[in-house]
Amino acid sequence: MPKYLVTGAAGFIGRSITAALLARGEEVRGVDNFITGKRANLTGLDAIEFLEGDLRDPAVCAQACAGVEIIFHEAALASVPRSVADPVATNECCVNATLNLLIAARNAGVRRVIYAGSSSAYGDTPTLPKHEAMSPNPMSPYAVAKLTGEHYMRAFTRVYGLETVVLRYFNVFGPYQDPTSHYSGVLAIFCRKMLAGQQPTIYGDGEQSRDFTYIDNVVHGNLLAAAAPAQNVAGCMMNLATGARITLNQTFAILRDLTGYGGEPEYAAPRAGDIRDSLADIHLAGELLGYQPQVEFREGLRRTVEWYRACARE
Ligand code: UD2
Repeated sequence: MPKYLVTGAAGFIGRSITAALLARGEEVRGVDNFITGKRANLTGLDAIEFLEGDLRDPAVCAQACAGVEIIFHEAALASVPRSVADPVATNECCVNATLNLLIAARNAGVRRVIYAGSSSAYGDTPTLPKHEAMSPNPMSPYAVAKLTGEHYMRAFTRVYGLETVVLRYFNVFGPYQDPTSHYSGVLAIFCRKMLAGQQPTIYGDGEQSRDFTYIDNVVHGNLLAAAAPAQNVAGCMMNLATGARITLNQTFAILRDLTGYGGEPEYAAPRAGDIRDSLADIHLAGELLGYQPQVEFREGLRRTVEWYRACARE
């Protein structure tokens, strides 16, 4: 029986956590409904027990949770603009699915659930960096949905004693992030376009900033969260990021060097629900998990561009 369940195992972050667990020789079950996950992302993960199913269905949650000890809950419908276009779908896939999973986890005697939170919970509060004691201020339906999942995690620790750990991710990027949807993360879109010689679009003036976090840092934080003593982390929420920020205009300039793209970006109207600046205080994850970023932004971006370049050649 696998010890670990990864939800969203065919998605970008779930796939990466699954691969790291397998590399450690762990037994893993993965579940995905392929709404945004890709079958191709399961290539190389043949050793997992894979369940195709949707967590909106309680029966799928029960099957997924049976016998496991630790869950990495990465399944979600990501993207702020997707949630602006269809808030009900975001709510169903982020909130209803999360509640179903928690109920199934409690019923199955799962010990710990580690939840993919989102920096969008902080909203556009002017204070930087964002630290965990700040009041949330969600600006989009996506932010509300991810934040609601956090509240359910904490409530399940308080009421049922399930060990839950919330990791608030800040703009994760890296290999296996889908670059093909206009709901994709900005760096995935820019890498694909610029490598193909196509002009990327910057929404707004490009001076918005993000604490872009390379995927290896997020995987590292999750593995630490799985191993941390319950008295340190159960019922806790902490940022998982690099603690540095960069503007989109600066990022575009670095990508021009890395990809060889010779043009300028196109500028378009800002997106509804967008946040201006985002930067994490990462001290709490340092204290509670011993977390330190492993790969800094430029090196992560270099690896990411090389990965998309290799994909484009295939
Ligand atoms: C939010 C969360 C992030 C994660 C993500 C999931 C914040 C600060 N971050 O990311 O943690 O949960 O949602 O989807 O809330 N942009 C362009 N051109 C493009 C695409 C995007 O200029 O082709 C801009 C976009 O308007 C935004 C920035 O790039 O200002 C980042 O957009 P994103 O969709 O990559 O991520 P974001 O910040 O909404």
